[in-house]
Amino acid sequence: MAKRAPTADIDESKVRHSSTKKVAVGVPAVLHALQIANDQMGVKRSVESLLRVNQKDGFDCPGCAWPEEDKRHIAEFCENGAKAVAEEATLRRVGADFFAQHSMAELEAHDDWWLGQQGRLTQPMLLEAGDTHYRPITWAGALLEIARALRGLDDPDEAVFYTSGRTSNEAAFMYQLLVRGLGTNNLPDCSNMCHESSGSALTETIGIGKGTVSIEDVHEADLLIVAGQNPGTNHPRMLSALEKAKRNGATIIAVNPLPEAGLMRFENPQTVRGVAFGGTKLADEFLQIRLGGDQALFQAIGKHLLEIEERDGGVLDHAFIAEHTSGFDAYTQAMADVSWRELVAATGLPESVLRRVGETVRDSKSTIVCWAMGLTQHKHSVPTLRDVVNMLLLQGNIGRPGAGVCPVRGHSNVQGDRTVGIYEKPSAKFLDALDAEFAFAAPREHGYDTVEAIRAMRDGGVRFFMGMGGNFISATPDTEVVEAGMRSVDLTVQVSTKLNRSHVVTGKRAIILPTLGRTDRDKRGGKEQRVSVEDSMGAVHSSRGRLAPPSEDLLSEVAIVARLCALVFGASGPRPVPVGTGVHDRAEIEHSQVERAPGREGQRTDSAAVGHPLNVPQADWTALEDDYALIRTHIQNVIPGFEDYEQRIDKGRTFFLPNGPRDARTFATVDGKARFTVNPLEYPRIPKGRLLLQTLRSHDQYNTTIYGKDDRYRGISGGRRVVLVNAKDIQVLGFAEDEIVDLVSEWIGPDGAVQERRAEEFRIVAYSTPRGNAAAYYPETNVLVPLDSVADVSGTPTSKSVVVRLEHRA
Ligand SMILES: Nc1nc2c(c(=O)[nH]1)N[C@H]1C(S)=C(S)[C@@H](COP(=O)(O)OP(=O)(O)OC[C@H]3O[C@@H](n4cnc5c(=O)[nH]c(N)nc54)[C@H](O)[C@@H]3O)O[C@H]1N2
Ligand SMILES: Nc1nc2c(c(=O)[nH]1)N[C@H]1C(S)=C(S)[C@@H](COP(=O)(O)OP(=O)(O)OC[C@H]3O[C@@H](n4cnc5c(=O)[nH]c(N)nc54)[C@H](O)[C@@H]3O)O[C@H]1N2
Ligand SMILES: [Mo]
Repeated sequence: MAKRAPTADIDESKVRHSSTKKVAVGVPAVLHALQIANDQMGVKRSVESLLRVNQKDGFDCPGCAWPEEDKRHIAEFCENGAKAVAEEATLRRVGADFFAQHSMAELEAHDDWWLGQQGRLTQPMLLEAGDTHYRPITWAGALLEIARALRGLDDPDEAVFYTSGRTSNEAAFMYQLLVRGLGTNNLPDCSNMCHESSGSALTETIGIGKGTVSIEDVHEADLLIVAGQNPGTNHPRMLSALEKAKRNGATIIAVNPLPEAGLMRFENPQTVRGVAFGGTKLADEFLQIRLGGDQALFQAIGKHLLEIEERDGGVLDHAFIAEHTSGFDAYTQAMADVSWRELVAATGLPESVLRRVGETVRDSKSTIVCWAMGLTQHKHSVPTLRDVVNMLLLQGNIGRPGAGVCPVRGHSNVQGDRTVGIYEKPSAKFLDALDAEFAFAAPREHGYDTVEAIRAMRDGGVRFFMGMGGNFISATPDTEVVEAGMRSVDLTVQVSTKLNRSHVVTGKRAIILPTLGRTDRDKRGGKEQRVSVEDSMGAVHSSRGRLAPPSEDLLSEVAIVARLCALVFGASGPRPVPVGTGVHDRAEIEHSQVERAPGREGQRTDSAAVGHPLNVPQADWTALEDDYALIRTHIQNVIPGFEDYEQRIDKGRTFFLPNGPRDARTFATVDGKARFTVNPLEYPRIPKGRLLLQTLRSHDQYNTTIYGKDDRYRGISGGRRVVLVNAKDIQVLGFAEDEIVDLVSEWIGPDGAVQERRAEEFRIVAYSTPRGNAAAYYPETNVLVPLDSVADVSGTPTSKSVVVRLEHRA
């Protein structure tokens, strides 16, 4: 088994490191994005698409989940948004001829960069067991294969249905209905690897697993703490909001082991100030914290506030604490007990600095904490985020203007997907409503999250896998275990826009279903359909693609799922037979409806349903496929907050979903209060001679989609297999700058024995990061993250704290 994905496509000998940039965006960002856009789409399509990004009645940017400003620029320009659009709207194509030319062995030898560069998938493909090449299959044929595989399962829990976060509300809602109709809650999603820790901590403490601020709150905040996030690369539009806050007088504190360019200074390409005068200084204070030191930081601030309150008074919001919170006394005691010595050791910051930050927080009239993966992907992420909430509660910083929690989501609709039911642990309330709407009984038993799904695969318990977008093979931890697990599955199905590693490392049989992306026109039932999405701040709006789709033979995600529902549940509406894309398809489906292979004893014969033969959702699947507004009506009937859904997304309007803490300071927790919690201090201890590695994104990638080989702001160009290490550590550990080393992760397994995993050939780059800490790019380093190394409570892989040693190469 290969130790790593091959790198033949990127010539790593060309990698260079120049100085780290101190400023983000500016004119180079615009030029770089336009170059990629022109390469992929040509000038005409670039203009057509880039002018429509995030405009009213345009399409929602597939880049990130940061909300749109209400008054939009002609083209709200964002380099990485433009790159995400170019990647999808590319004119390159991957059709049957491509698969005829390239064998599986050949495709497997390529990396995700090369695979992604080949272009958009244009027709359904099937890989038969033992075959060397994918071959074309009709839509009807492909869907039938899937229905048959599902019918052949002994237990619906042998099937796993993954979702990535670009799927629209409409498609996601249909998908979870399909899955629950089949009789399982096995709905792992990218969120399990992303903001699950935020959801866990926030649901427990404030009663909702989402942020509590709006974009206006960000503009109005007195103090913004941006921790564990690299917005210059991953949420570039957030920089405009920070700039605005700054001009309104806000103070910004950046908390990060790395001096990320976007946090330091921002050149707004939309303003003369940005382009001509060197931009705006963003962070007033940069705390170069040790990896995993954030719980200690927020405890230190809490401790300081409590000490000053005791001494001088006037710091805490006593009325808020008394009326809206519980657990204050226990938290106060815990903060009295924790020692400054430990807080200093964990953060790597002197007590004087911690106290100075405490003073800034004390002086702030309204504080927001923003965070992303730097806070969610550690073993103690959930307690860390509970301590963020504790600190905010002390001054009543939840549920008033300019204050609150702001987990900054990744994928553009990852929050919406959760809202409409993509969750392996659905609430009884949601399931009851679903049952009532579709006249069936959804399963109650919780399903697998991402890591549990991989364990089940590893142990031979998964026979069917479907991915609604995403790249399960490359995005998940412990690559070798995942690859072996996936290969044991009978049938794997990927609904995708572009080729990736999950199409080449597959089950015994594999199907690719190509689908429309955000930018593509989606015409069904004779009219152009729109979909809807929810941004990171709980605002819902519509999205409509305008570009000609890459092929006439593509189905939308909604259509794919609706047809599968019709096939496996049987059509219960007025049109009994799903309509295929051609006469041939229709005949094939009709044939299948009549002459089905016999099901299990007693199974209803007019349906391929598994598990619950007489218990399947009832709906007119064809009507839903032809008119997405009908799906929105179902969503509205099942999920609170979507009243008048259709009207409220008309004409490019946006509406907010209900948010108890933000709207009315109501907290749907066990005791109806915002909860102070006691969380014993945790932080990573780094064994002697080892480094703690964080795995993160370069500037030229979107998760596992690699746009290019540069990381401009960090001054790295021409390659990706680099490990950023403090210069002193390089020396003390006996290595040299530019040396090529192996990274070996060490993990104590369940049997107490040390397990090792290896990623080969990384170039050492001296970089500004705290002693003992290192950084390297994902997905190349996923091979190092042990499957069982997950965050407590949330189960998120600990991608930001992997103990490694560097090894000289012979
Ligand atoms: N262009 C582009 N945009 C994207 C994505 C992309 O890949 N490319 N991905 C999208 C997705 S799905 C997501 S989730 C987001 C991810 O957005 P980010 O969370 O910004 O992404 P990462 O690259 O993982 O960066 C983590 C940041 O946290 C810091 N960090 C790491 N560990 C710690 C720690 O222990 N403490 C603190 N304080 N800081 C730490 C790192 O130095 C880095 O700056 O971006 C979304 N947007
Ligand atoms: N080591 C390490 N691992 C990580 C992380 C980390 O920081 N470090 N981050 C984690 C995080 S935060 C996340 S969110 C996950 C990301 O995990 P995923 O969401 O699974 O991965 P992506 O790379 O975003 O998926 C890209 C693929 O999605 C498909 N796609 C794109 N747009 C569409 C669409 O509109 N519809 C459909 N059906 N398919 C589409 C394309 O085929 C593309 O190849 O990775 C996680 N893994
Ligand atoms: Mo994410």
